[in-house]
Amino acid sequence: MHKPGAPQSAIADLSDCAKQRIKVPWASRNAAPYCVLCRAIVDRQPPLSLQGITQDLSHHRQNPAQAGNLHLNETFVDVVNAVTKIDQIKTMILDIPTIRGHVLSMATMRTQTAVLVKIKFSDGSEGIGEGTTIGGLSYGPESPEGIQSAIDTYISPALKDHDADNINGAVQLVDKIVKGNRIAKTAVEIALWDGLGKRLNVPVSQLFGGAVHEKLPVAWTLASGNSETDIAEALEMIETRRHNIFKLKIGKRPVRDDVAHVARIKEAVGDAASVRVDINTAWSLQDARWGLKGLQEAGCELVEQPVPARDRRAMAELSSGYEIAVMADEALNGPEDALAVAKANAADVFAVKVAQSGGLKRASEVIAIAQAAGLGLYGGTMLETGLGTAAALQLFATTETLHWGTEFFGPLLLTEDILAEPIVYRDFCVEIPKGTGIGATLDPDKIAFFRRDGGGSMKAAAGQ
Ligand code: MUC
Ligand code: MG
Repeated sequence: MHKPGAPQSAIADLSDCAKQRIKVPWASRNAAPYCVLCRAIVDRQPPLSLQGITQDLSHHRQNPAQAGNLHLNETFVDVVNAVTKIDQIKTMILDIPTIRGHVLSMATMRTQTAVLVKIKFSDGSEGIGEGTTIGGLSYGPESPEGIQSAIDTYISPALKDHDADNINGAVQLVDKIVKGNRIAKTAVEIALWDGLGKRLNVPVSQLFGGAVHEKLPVAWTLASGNSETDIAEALEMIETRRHNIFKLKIGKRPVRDDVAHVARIKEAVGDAASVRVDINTAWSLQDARWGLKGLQEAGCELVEQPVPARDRRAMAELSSGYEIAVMADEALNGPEDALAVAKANAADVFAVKVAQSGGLKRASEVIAIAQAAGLGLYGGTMLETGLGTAAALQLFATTETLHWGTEFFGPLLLTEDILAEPIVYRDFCVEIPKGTGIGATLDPDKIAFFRRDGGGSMKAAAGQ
């Protein structure tokens, strides 16, 4: 096999890789071909363009005697032309403690549970993905255990041997046989994009047309359940230049108390920070009318999903009745919802969550609908680990204008980061991870420590 990084005289080594049924793709359009397994560059001077390679291959098929000169042989040609297939999809559940209780209107989180996916492809490449929800079954219709079961029982068998490079085909196939289950679909779809990016040696942002941002503004959620603690937390975040956008979780207490809590925090941070709130659907329309009036008087800039997701009429009334921006979150489950919400004027802003949308592709469609409707955009999170966060960042890096920034702080809420190289947060921004695929590599020790099943068969998911 080739030595990593070392250009080789290729033919013997390529045959070696070929024997192992490894597809040998091209590094990039203008570079020399390389082996995906060992990353060695195939010796070919001068390097061939993709067009040159294609011409060489077809020439070689007609003139096999010249194979030696081209450093190509029939096995190599066959291997190059082979379709990379989805070989194996594995899942695992991680339970990671949060740094403090995270008090939402419907649940208090002390642990975040993430479902990780690892896909092995027939050429030896791999992809990783994440599908995560919040608070078991209290936030939405999918639980971590349900996500895992949907993947293991239905999605994984359906995708076995599917063309790995045809992600649209894979998504369409899964949509035919699995209704709903958007978070489960997301976990698998992210792993497919990650694998494709790695095989092509490009970041996933490039597969979505190219990044236009290197970093994005990132909010922090104040949800300790105590105003004093929240104020101290906010002031520290501003002081250390980590966050100057705060989302306050309210909706659990009487509206009047919640408004007083928000007003205290806004008064403490003043103009140094933007203050917004998330009700997570807890208010009735009547509550929301009082709430929005009080919140905008207190200097709060945005209110997220004040009323139940299906109540578009109430959302429309609130959006048109107050100056404060009204953002849809739970109401947005994929492009169909996005269109219906936009049509009903039931939001000023979309919180676009990759997991709630059904994957990166579907999230990009939700973004397109918001853009076409002239709505504001915000990058939303399901409080994913670094893995899901990295995937979301790849997509949002390609989005021209995020009027309200993002909340991709999930890894910071966890006691441990599961990535070998954690995502960087500084100067009130989150940086788009560099590298190929989604730009994330798991830390095997952390995975072994936090996995629910206590280790064993899934060690492979950490790249071991
Ligand atoms: C939500 O509803 O927006 C996002 C940030 C946070 O603290 O909770 C989540 C869920
Ligand atoms: Mg929300």
